[in-house]
Amino acid sequence: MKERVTIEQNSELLERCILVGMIQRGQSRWEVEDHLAELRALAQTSGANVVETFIQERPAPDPAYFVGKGKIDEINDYIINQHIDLIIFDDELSPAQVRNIEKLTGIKVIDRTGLILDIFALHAHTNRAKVQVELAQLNYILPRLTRQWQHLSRQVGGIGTKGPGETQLETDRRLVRRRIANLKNKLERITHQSEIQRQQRNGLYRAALIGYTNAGKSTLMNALTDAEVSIEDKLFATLDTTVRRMELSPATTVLLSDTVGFIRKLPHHLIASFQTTLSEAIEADLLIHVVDITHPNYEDQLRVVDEILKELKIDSKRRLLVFNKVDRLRNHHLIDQLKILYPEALFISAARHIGLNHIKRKILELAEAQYEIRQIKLNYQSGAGEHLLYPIAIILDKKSDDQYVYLTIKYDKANKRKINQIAAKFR
Ligand SMILES: Nc1nc2c(ncn2[C@@H]2O[C@H](COP(=O)(O)OP(=O)(O)OP(=O)(O)O)[C@@H](O)[C@H]2O)c(=O)[nH]1
Ligand SMILES: [Mg+2]
Repeated sequence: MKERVTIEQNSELLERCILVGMIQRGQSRWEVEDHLAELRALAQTSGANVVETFIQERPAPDPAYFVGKGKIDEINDYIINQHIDLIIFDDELSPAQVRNIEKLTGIKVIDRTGLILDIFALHAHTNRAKVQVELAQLNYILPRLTRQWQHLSRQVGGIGTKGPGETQLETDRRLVRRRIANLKNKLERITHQSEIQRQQRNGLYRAALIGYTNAGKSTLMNALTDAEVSIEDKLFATLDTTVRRMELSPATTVLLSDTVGFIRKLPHHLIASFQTTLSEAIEADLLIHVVDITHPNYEDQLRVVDEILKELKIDSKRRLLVFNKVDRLRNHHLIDQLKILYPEALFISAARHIGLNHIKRKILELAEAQYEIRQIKLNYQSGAGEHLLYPIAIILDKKSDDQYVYLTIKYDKANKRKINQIAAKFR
């Protein structure tokens, strides 16, 4: 990372890139400009120097060059005059479009998906994150694997070629497929391990922090627990999941998890690969949706997160909406408006520790509602029934006499029937 900082300081060493967006039927210029501002942040995160932005208004993309022939010629002139190294398109390009544009301009062409994959590769530090990113990248590259692409990537290097790197690009499709199969196996093994760890935590209420990238999830995680997750003002600072215990009352400990952020047009290969990382959210009892209230486009971000939750089939889970960064908000009327729209939402500043008690109280309330505490007595003579309770209940207190063990247990209401069966069997 240190090395990267010095590179970023010297913009002459950075790849010079241009961004291209399109206002298609039904879109407003404002909307597309906002998407391009985000693309610029992504490009900068990836270490590029964004020199210029091109926007074309067209009902639909051109099948050959994405933009029209006149526009691509204009762009090409600019590339030659300004010594541009890289073009980044905001929309997904077909492999044929990439080929055509690369052939015409002679420089590297990537789209938003490729760029996001690149940043993921850059930020993947854990074994699991690395495997997942490589898997997504190979699936993305596979249909785009042409001699042209390989040649250019090998020559130019840099953005769009991190991660699996040159060796994979030089190999043929068969080898890439074999590598994909290998990685899938590897991921399964890693998944199996985390599965075991998860089972050991059974019985605790689980809350997961989710939301758009840079919303402040990790900051909130650190404020609520002693997690020490790294926080950065850049996109996709967090790529793996951290889970910490949070004691909310003497009888209630919940597990809080922080995970990878979402973004508009999150590549579906990434969503598929990151199922393991997202499993904490997928299996959580509560999703804490963190929103950056100071972002000019927070509504859009809210919607994007909702869509991804749908894609992950977890949109029906219990959700707690949390508007973050209120300390930076200038327009305080916005809070009043949002309170009407979202009466259950909380307004906080994770960085300034404002409103944290409200969150804790709310999580406690939801966790308590899901659990039941009761006394149960089990007969020793009928065998050892106690261990059957371990996976589905927490033992809060235990006393015994010659015949019985008396347990105070706490359990998820979903497990009530099983608990009753055990109680009946060991009467
Ligand atoms: N002013 C202000 N800034 C905040 C607050 N919470 C987080 N930030 C800043 O927002 C930026 C992103 O914070 P993170 O906690 O890394 O965000 P994240 O949601 O984990 O982001 P990813 O892991 O990239 O998805 C950092 O620069 C934080 O310092 C807040 O309450 N107020
Ligand atoms: Mg984070």
